Amino acid sequence: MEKKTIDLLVHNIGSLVTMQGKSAARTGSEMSNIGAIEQGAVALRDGKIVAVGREEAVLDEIKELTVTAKLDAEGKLVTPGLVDPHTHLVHGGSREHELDLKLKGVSYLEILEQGGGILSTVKATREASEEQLYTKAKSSLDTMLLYGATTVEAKSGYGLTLEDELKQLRVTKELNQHHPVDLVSTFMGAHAVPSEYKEHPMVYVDLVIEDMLPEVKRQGLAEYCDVFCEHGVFTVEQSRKILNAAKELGFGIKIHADEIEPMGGAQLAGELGCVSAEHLLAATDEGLSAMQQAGVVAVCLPATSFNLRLKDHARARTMIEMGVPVALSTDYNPGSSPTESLQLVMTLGCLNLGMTPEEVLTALTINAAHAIGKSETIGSLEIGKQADLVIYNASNLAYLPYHFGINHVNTVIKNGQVVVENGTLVY
Ligand code: IZC
Ligand code: ZN
Repeated sequence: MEKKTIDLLVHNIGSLVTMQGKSAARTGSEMSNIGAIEQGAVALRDGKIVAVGREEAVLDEIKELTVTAKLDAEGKLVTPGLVDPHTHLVHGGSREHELDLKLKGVSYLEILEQGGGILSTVKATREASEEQLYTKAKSSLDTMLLYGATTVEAKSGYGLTLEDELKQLRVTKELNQHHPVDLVSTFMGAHAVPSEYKEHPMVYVDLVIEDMLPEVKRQGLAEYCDVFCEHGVFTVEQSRKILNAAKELGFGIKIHADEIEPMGGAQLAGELGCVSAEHLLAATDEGLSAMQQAGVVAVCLPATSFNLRLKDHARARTMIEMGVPVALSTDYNPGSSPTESLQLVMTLGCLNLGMTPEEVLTALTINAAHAIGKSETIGSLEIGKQADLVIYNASNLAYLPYHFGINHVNTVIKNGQVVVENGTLVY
């Protein structure tokens, strides 16, 4: 018999953004349909949403049921929990020393070419113990949660040996088990060619394919495989080889494509049927068209182009007009994007990519959920989905990107549990 209770009723919501509607990734004008309801309420049971809509209608629907607890949203804005679909969460060390180089005009790829950049984080990650990596990543994940993220994708790629990659992936798994934020794990052994293989990159590519991918699969440590397809990192050919091998083993596939140089990474994403392609600043119209045809989600990372001081940004407006579904993410990593704040990404999505607040929220909820294959359970407030929602100290959506650089989150509910209250962790 059905349980006749409601665990938590969130009521008196001034503006309730549900993202209800189309279940496929949203494109074009659909990205503006955010399913906003004035004076709304959400009823939760066993970590799931059981009623959502106008307060009067919700109260009527649940009138026979006992409400165990109520939370007064005091007229504030409520959205689905934010989804961060691209982070390099687990790593050792930090790279503030690169700021000076950057100010002198040394580029990201030049720093990498000199053995710094990713490779300096590889060194720090290899030297760190599993406990140290866990403590550091947990602290970042807490910050992400405080800023409204309830599901986060996390990539490996700072080990670059089988053992060190497994070490990073085990930390992701442990965190996923013990932290309220849900993590989606991605293996990225092809993040850089390690110094010891500098003269023999193909030997490293084979190592990724023959040793790492099968073992990561055997241990069930990652759902996705990602490759950094970039000038001086992995070529289109090498990326194709690795992603095809991953696909054959049953991994979902992703690609860092056309970030700095137009390499043809977006075309490759379309050709292979990647779930998402990331960055895309230099993607051509042909590349975007290939993505559109294959339904690949474009994950744009405006905090990265901002932090790299790039003059150009991803062409989000063109993507939206062409029918490519757009998602946004922090790209949290110690080099090109050392920030956990999806609210900063909202501002940069508006100001630097020209997206509206509605498009930005679609990109950080339902489309971001699609980018990590989780749209059936998260990304919108609909009956049966996970009860992940955020209450802000704001009365409307545009206020979030407008008033930038601070944290607007008041309360976060994750799987039906209040985990942030008055801007403080309470889990
Ligand atoms: O550590 O620099 N772009 N990978 C590709 C990164 C940035 C992370 C890093
Ligand atoms: Zn990345």
